[in-house]
Amino acid sequence: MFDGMKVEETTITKAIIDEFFEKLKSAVESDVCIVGAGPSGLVAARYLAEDGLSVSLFERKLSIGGGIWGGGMMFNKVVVQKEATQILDEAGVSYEQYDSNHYVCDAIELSSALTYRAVKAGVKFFNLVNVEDVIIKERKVCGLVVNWYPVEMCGLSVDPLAFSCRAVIDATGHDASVCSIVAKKTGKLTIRGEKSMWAEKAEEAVVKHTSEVYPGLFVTGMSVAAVYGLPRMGPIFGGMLLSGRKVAELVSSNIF
Ligand code: 48H
Repeated sequence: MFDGMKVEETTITKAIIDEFFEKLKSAVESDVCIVGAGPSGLVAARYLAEDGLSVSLFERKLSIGGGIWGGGMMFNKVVVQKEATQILDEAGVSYEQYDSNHYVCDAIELSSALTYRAVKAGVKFFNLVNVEDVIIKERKVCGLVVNWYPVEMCGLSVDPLAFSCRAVIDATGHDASVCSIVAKKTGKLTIRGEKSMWAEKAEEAVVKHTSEVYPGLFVTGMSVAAVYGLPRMGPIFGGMLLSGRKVAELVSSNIF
């Protein structure tokens, strides 16, 4: 006979607090901190965690996935080129071949699968957290300064907290938020600004220029276009996935 569910409000509360704080504390010192949970950040996070590194990912929005959800102009389908289908395969994402070079997958499936793979690889996610500054010591980026995004949205005067790491990845998309902070505060990095659309050129260039832009600071995804003054590519995501994989390889070889 069903005799009711044994749950208790204060136990639920304590369970959330205990488990969250354990995760938060373990992220205070990570191997890699990634800023931005769009396609490039999610791919980088997964591969780095699978390499055995401790990875913390900070996303200011409530949802994980960045620009994936909206596909192109809110048509929630995503186009990738042949070269990136291996990453879809590794994430377990199904896709249709549209012609000899273009493949299409579902934006919802892509966003969910990349997130799931990263979580399962051991990436620690912190959504609703905004990265507002970096730690720089002896001309090397060695951590992040963070606060709740609602604090920034409400314009509250609340001091942030700091997280240290061996490498930071800027995966913040068009904003290149972290690189912009480092450019402004050090004067040693130039943000050239993203240029108008030319998909083919942009896709190749964004992968090619994925790199370490300042000691300890790596850039991936759309932020690469912003930093290096590359054209935009519009709603094709293969370059983002390939850039995420490339930055993971660069950071991994830099750390080991
Ligand atoms: C915490 C932050 C902060 C911050 C930003 O835009 P994204 O999806 O990033 P990418 O580069 O992986 O993918 C770009 C792609 O979505 C896209 O826009 C393309 C291909 N455009 C082509 C075109 O021509 O327009 O995700 C970046 C994420 C977002 O979720 C932001 O909320 C987050 O980064 N973010 N998180 N602290 N300071 N700044």
